[in-house]
Amino acid sequence: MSHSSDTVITKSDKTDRYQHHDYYGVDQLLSEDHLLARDAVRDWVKQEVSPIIEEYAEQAKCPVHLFKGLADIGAFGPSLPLKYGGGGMDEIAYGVIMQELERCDSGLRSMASVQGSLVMYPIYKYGSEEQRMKYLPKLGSGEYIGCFGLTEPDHGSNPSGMLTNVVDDGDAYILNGSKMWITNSPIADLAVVWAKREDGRIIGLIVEKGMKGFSAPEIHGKWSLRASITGELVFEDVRVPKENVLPNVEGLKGPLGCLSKARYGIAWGAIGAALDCYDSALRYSQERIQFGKPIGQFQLTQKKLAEMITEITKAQLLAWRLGSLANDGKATPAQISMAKRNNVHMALEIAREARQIHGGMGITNEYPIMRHMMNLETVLTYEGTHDIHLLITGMDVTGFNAFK
Ligand code: TGC
Ligand code: FAD
Repeated sequence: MSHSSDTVITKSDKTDRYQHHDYYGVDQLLSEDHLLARDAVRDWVKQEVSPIIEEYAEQAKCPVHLFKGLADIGAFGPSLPLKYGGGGMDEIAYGVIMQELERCDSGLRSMASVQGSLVMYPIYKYGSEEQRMKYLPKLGSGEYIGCFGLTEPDHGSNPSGMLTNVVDDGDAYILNGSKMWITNSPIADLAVVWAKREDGRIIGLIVEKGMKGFSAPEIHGKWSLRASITGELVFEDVRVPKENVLPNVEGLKGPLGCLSKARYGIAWGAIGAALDCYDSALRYSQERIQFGKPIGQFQLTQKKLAEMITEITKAQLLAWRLGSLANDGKATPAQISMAKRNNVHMALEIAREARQIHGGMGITNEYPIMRHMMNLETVLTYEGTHDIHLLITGMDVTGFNAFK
């Protein structure tokens, strides 16, 4: 069976002219290691991904061959221990790496987010030592691809209502149900799946490709995150050995704990998309002549650019502070929600403004703007929608729960 990851696309000769923007000297808050990690990812992205990303996105193909390169640059679980296939770095290193990936494409960052934060992290955090040693080194090296199944066709924002369930069958569980919108599912070797036990408690299982009754059809027709492959997970009486159950967590806090990790990465990542749009718009405003002068000389263009860099700077500071809190183990889920929501929305607004500055050219694939803008529509929705994160903040500040 073919899927949208099969094609290999050759590199274009277009140069990635991106330059970093750091208006408030936030780089001075980073360590030498953070900057080295960031530069290494930026160089790899410029060499290996920028020359192919437009074409993969246009053809709605996933550049599966990049999993190996992502592993080599340490993009999978940068803040997980080295022993378990991670990068052994801190949370800020994880953040800057996600930012460089999303500077290129949100789908590229998604490949890394899912593998590191939604597959390796739960196996590391909730798994047995045997499970850790069996799966994590292979996931960290890109030999295995993983996916994370929480969302269902009828339960997106409200995962606690999930219908996917397991029934005890001695040394195994019988798994039934389906998951929807699962990044990487059609190409995954394993899936971390959240399902309800007979007593109504949610547990995590590692479901392996090839298990009888398990399939992962691709979802087609996305106008967003086109270079990332998305699918379903379908379970029809799948016999999952009990040794594949994650033993150290029960309840919704299991998957939500993984989401905290991934949302944190998105809070940093989205700034990358914003920076790329700003960078392109700034250069265009200096080069594009109308009425006999560069459009950057018009006050209305300057207003757009000045507001963009102001919002980017605020987001950079928010992410950096969140990273410091995370390094101290003090970043709360609600603080992570605030940063994810603010920074993704900021990036989407900047993509829209940047599109205007590029005029008609802004809708073409000569520039990365429309691709970022379309991608960010997904980023605004996945890992908790814009409004769900607002309600999480609302609950945190008022003490009233709007969900119940
Ligand atoms: P609620 O009763 O509030 O909480 C249940 C238990 O979970 C704990 N908890 C968390 N733990 C860790 N991190 C968090 N962020 C947590 N949020 C809550 C909570 O303390 C409680 O623990 P305990 O011990 O008392 O049991 O749960 P609720 O059912 O009322 O739901 C709350 C709500 C709506 C905020 C939550 O369900 C939610 O966040 N919904 C959004 C769903 C979502 O984000 N789905 C994402 C799917 S994965 C995805 O999109 C991947 S995209 C990947 C990519 O390509 O990058
Ligand atoms: P719904 O929950 O139906 O929401 C629809 C609208 O209603 C939204 O605007 C929402 O904010 C609003 N709404 C819902 N409840 C409330 C409320 N209480 N108050 C106010 N407004 C409300 N999931 C995974 O598990 N794994 C993945 O790898 C994954 N990858 C994804 C990749 C892509 C490309 C996409 C698009 C999604 C992915 N998702 C994944 C799913 C994603 O997390 C969900 O789409 C998201 O959580 C929202 O769920 P939903 O689409 O069912 O929308």
